[in-house]
Amino acid sequence: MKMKTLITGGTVVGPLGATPQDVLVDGETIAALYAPGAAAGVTADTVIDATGKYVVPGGVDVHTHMKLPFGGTFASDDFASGTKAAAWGGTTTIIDFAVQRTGEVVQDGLAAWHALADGNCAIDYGFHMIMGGVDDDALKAMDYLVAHEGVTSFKLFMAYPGVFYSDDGQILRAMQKATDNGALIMMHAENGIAIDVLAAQAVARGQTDPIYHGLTRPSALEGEATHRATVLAQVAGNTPLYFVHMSASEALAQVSAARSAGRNVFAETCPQYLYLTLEDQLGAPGFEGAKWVASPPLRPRDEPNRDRTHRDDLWRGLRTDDLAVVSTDHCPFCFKDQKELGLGDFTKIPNGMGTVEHRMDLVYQGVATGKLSLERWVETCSTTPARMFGLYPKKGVIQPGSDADIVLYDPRATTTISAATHHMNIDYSAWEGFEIAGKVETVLSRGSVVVADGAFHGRSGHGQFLRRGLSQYLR
Ligand code: DUC
Ligand code: ZN
Ligand code: ZN
Repeated sequence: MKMKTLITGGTVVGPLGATPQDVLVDGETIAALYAPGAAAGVTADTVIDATGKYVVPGGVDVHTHMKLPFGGTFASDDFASGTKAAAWGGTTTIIDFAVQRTGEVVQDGLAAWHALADGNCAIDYGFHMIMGGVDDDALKAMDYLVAHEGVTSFKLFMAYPGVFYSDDGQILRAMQKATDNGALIMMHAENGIAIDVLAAQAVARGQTDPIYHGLTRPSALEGEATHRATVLAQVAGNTPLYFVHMSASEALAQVSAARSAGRNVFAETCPQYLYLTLEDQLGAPGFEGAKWVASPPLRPRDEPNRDRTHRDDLWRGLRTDDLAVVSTDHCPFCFKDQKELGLGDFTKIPNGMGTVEHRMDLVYQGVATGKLSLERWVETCSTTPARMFGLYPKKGVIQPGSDADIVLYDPRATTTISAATHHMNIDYSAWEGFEIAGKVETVLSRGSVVVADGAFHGRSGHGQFLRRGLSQYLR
């Protein structure tokens, strides 16, 4: 039997504004919105009082790596623990990266990811495909995935030679294919060939601490790769191109230039690049900095200069839409036994950190501190990611007909992030002690309450696979 839920007294927030409205949920979808007082005659099985709360579309995190094999180990969250943690933090959709490595059949990689996720997710999920070996078969598979599998975005790596790396010829061929079939190319833009030289030189000099991970991946090499990718996409016929985890001013400048030229170029950043720095985190004493080893790395505190840092530029990019999305690149590894694989050699530290639970809170701090509007918070965390990856208006908006993925956010409550209280499967928090103004209070996933009153009410297996359409942002 379909249950009706009425959410009363809250302020519904979307990219176009914040409006006092009541929301009627019928079964799994949103049935109606009412001006204050207009829902007086409406009957519902459950009424949720949202007085004083923002009512926002559930978060859409388009960059997660549950169980990613990396550096001889696997990301420590699986689809059960990772999606549950996401729900706690107000994220109701993830798009994870299925993996094809060199020599593997793309469809086998996709099947393996379905096997990991099927029946285990607490929230809805989709897949991108990592293309670790672009060859004739892989190019054919791109057409198949777009046409038949609901997988419409493909990640290529300009970093990690010998692991996920594609050379410029492979990138160009994959881009030509995407120009034809409308898929979005997602790019990890760092010059991995040059980085490997710098890293080997550092190790040979005995510079093995975690901070050298950052010092051997300078921002100029993210800027260079970003420029090269935009040129390759132009040559391939204005291929839809989306830069993942952008961390550097030089890279953002390339995206701004391409966008000003009217090209289909987009980018995301992640909370770690908005807040954390090479000196404060990666440079922590001893081996502690390993907690924050990820690629691209955290950037130096005062670059490009003290008056205009990478972080300043990234916040500005979020305001101007040169950065369209905030995702997490959630790729957690425990400190014990996993990060510790790189004791004595930073090149062996598994790359990644865990943030899937905190993205909505961390970006909301931009609202709380006046860096971002309330509307832009919702747009970068829910609406645009849904549109960018072909999920709108099923996801990313509170309007009749859309899935009832809804978050009640209390702007007056406060929380402090800690490994002692988080729900991710990680033995430390990259965000330990961060004080958050605001709190995710109640979360609905397709009409079911999954988080309320400080407790988890969802279940593994509730989450459904999302077959996605093409990006809805192409021009
Ligand atoms: N970056 C990371 O930090 N981890 C996994 C893959 C990536 O690109
Ligand atoms: Zn990447
Ligand atoms: Zn990633």
